[in-house]
Amino acid sequence: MKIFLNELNEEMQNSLALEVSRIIKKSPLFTPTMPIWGTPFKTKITNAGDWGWKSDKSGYGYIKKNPRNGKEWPEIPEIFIKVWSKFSGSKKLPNCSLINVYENNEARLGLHQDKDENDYSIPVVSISLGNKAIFHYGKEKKNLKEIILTSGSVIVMGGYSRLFFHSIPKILKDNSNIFRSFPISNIPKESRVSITMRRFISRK
Ligand SMILES: O=C(O)CCC(=O)C(=O)O
Repeated sequence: MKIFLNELNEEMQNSLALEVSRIIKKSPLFTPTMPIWGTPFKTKITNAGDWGWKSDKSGYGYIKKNPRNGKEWPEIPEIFIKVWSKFSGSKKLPNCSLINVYENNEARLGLHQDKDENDYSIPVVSISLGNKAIFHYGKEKKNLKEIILTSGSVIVMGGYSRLFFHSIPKILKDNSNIFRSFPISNIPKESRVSITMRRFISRK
């Protein structure tokens, strides 16, 4: 696992935040639910790219259209691809960019592996924006490591770490400026947002 803390400067973070806001405008956020039981997640999501990740009663997976508006996902913004190209070490490009919005410090994401993509030779790159988050990660469910992800941090899960377990157990109240000082109306000011880029290979 490669972790680059505070890597992206404020100008870059603002540009990324603006693109996230545009994506949400075109493709509204929705609350995923757990497979089978239908328990709602504590995050809201949307996507950009040819494919979008979802979770609902029928399971986890990738779909072509936003279930809220029935439209295809917007394109992945060029600036996201720029970050991918700088950090991923992969010549292949992502075809999904999942946007997770943690609207307040009650939001969190349970321990999981990213394994719906079918080709684990291609890394996952995740960007953090907004309030800080505690991040747990490791090869096994026990003995997880802990770090605090700050706004502008980038994580790469590739090679030996591609299938690492990871979670966001807590969002901290640190009042990051990114969503506070910016004229973005569709992302709550105390949010943390992650942009997670992956390449999904369809088996159909
Ligand atoms: O919010 C994060 O930093 C992690 C996101 C994540 O683990 C995921 O979308 O699979």
